[in-house]
Amino acid sequence: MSSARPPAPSAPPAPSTAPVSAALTPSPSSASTAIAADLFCAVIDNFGDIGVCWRLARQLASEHGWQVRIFVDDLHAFQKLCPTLALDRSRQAVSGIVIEHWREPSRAGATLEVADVVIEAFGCELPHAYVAAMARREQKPVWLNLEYLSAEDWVADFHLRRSPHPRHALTKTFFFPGLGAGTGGVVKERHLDAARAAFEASPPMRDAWWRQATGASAPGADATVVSLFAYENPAVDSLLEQWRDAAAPVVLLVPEGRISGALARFFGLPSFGAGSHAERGNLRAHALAFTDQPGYDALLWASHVNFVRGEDSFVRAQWAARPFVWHIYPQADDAHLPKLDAALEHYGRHLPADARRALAGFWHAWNGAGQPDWADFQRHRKVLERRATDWAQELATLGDLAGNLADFAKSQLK
Ligand code: TRH
Repeated sequence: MSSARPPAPSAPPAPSTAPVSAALTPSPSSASTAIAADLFCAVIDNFGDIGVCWRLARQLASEHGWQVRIFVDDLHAFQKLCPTLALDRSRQAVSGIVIEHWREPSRAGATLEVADVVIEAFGCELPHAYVAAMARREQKPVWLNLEYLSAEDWVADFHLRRSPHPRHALTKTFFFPGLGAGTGGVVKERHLDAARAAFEASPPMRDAWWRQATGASAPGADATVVSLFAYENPAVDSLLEQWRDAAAPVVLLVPEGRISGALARFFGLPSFGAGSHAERGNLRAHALAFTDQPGYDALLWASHVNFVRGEDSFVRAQWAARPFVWHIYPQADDAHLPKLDAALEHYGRHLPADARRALAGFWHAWNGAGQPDWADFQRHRKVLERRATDWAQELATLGDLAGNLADFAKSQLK
């Protein structure tokens, strides 16, 4: 699959690879003050683990002036989000961040200096040699376990809880992202709202995006534009039929991925890879190339309704301030369902009862319970749009995850 970067305005500068030595050498003014952070990320599957870590790393570097290193075990997944990454280098720098290919977990860190702040993403378990080096460090590092996002109430009780190491004189602090007060919040870059506003206010920018992403011009005002990023989903066939038979045109934008096979079957095509287009009834679909992360934001802004999944795209859809549908990451024993309802509890709050029912019904259907009802969802579009805007403002009152994490770490380093 190829990567293309649609024009996302005021996005951070395009990543550039540079010799590691340059990235590790602090500038004279920051040399004595910059906080060094090591972030460890094991990719379980898909793109969410590295997606969250890469955003956090860039934000800690660009907005807080930290010197950041990421240890990641899967450069292929990483390269999808960061096309300039070289797959064959064990150490490189991108956008001033040092990236280490974490090949042998037990040995990583043996030759490295331990940073001031160590972030263990999603319980990935740090290399023993690195933990031992942390324990030997004169000033003990601030050790944070960054957890997965959940909107459940218990998260606020566990956020910033400490856990002493059983053998070493080290303490790990659990840092929980969340959607409610008392949690670490979610990642949001300082430039994000301005970038979205610039995209929304500029017809030439939007036209350029449409041409680059789909090869076509932007659809007319009567069309509903939907982006579709999802896992394999049995409900998609019914939804495609509803869009085909809809009263007004639906333009579907589908990043190439796990749902693409269902699109191919629906349109009777051998595949639905990037660059494909197809039409049935009132439904027109474009398959898009997987982009870097700023490019994905532009896709969300170009759409009226966004289907998102996992963790990071779920968060970006909230900042895009448009109605969205969440395909939550499925877990054993349906452990994900209470998390889905907890998110609905936050997001659906303040909606009139019938709109809340339509939203919850659609989200549940998209996650395996019942059939999605597009007409019902569309009927409440206006009120869902207002709620999406209000919710983005409400969520922003929690502060952003990188800022909250940086403040906490600094308070511990004093
Ligand atoms: O890829 P995901 O399903 O990720 C995950 C992982 O499965 C992970 O193991 C699991 O724990 C977590 O979900 C909950 O969905 P997510 O989190 O939305 O990550 C996708 C990333 O890909 C996100 O950073 C947005 C980015 N992206 C692009 O950069 N360009 C694109 O074209 C698209 C479609 C996505």
